[in-house]
Amino acid sequence: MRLSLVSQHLLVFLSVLSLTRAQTTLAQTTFPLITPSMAPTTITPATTTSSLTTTIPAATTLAGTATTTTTTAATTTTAKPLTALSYDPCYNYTVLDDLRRATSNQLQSSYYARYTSKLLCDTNVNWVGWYRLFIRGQSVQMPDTCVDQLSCGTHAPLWLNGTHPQIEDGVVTRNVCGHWWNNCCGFQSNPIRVKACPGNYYVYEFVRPNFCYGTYCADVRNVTINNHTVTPESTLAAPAIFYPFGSAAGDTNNTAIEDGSSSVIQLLSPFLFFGRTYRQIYVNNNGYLTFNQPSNEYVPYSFPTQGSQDIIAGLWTDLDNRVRGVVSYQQYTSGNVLTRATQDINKHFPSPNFYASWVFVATWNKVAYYALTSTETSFQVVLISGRNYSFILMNYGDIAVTGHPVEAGYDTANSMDYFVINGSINGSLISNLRNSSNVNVPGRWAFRVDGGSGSNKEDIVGLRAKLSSFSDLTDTGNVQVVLQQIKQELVKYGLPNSVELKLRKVQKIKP
Ligand SMILES: [Ca+2]
Repeated sequence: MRLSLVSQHLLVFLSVLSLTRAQTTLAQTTFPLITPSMAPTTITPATTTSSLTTTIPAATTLAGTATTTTTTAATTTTAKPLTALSYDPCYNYTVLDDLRRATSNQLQSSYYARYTSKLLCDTNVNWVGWYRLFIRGQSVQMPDTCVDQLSCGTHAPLWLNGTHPQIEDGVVTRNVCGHWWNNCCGFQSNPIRVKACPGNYYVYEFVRPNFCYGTYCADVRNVTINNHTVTPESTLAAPAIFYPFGSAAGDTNNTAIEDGSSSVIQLLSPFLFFGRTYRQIYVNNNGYLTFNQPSNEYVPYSFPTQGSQDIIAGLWTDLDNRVRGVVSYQQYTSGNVLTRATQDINKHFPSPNFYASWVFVATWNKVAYYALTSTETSFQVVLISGRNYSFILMNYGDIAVTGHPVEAGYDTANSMDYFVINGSINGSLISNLRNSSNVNVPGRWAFRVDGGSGSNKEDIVGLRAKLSSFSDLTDTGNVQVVLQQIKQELVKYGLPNSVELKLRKVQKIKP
């Protein structure tokens, strides 16, 4: 390239060598130990009798039609006046189809204290109007008998303390109980209005409960719900950068468990990771690999963690393979996959001349995010080794945006070495991974990770430089002069004097 440059703006891509540590130290994510922050209310024993208070004829006619209100003798209701019902909620409702609300969604007791961020709390919902409950598209109703504590994705599940109405009952008001302290009505929440509708379903006018953590339940105790939808393997081709995976590759599938992991996987060849040799590995459903023990953490640590373990995070976030997608793995010691790995590594890392003797492929194929059941996210982590060399490839396909915390890269014990893929900690931008790369192959990131000389100590940075004299950057001498000047500037900003720079490419962005 020949560049004659006078006061031109350039984007210079540099490799900063020997820059192994970021200067910042981020605290490891910690989990608050929270017990229910509920102000105890009057504890009212649960009853199974109806607490029907007000009867309003079904407003099946349009606004303006005269209707009458009949009030029973025991009225204590705060129900809204009928005139507020200018429409029929049987046909004007919001669909609430949230698997987490199912009575079958029972939290493990170990979760309830620790994983409060997974708990639903309906005081956080801005309830407007009427709702109809579904689970996986199947019409269901609120339970009108006591529900187990720690079900429906919360601490104190909310159930209707009274029978469901008949159509002729019109709109009725029902008390709502939250099961806590082993008391079916340990919390008495705000009453709601309910209506039976033609077609054998109910609509509910949900309001904010008066405590956290409580959730309106969807009763699946008497209906059959598919707890696990097996996503058929797509007929669409996987991204070309993906290594073989799935049943065609003979993969072993992880069990579909929320925050689960594989069993221990004995490696057919030891894997050298920054000086430590591992003979086993775990594929964790939440998108990352660990060596010493499985991990159910669904909130990623922020690398560098300064923690005690080595972690390889393809995309560490709260994935949920119960709902959608498959997590699987396979390892190879012969065949075409080794040939492909050999070619890829020699292309991405021109020296040394490398021969792959072992490849491990872990694939998250079209896996949903937790509670975002319609999302699909696909990526791979490929471990490759040969002699004393070790490499990682991260291959990214379609990555759905998410509000969950995310992290992609790797971290090591005490964070002596780590890497965070640029932009991977922003869930709203995470789909960009598909087009990002450090080896000029969209969707692929490649790292040398054995820890030997030249291992992955390059941090690629972009730098906008304004050159004030002519420089022919095909001339090595000129490049060295420019790099030396840039280095002096960087050292002023706190980088160690030992930092080495090399020019990867120059892109002229403004003539
Ligand atoms: Ca999960």
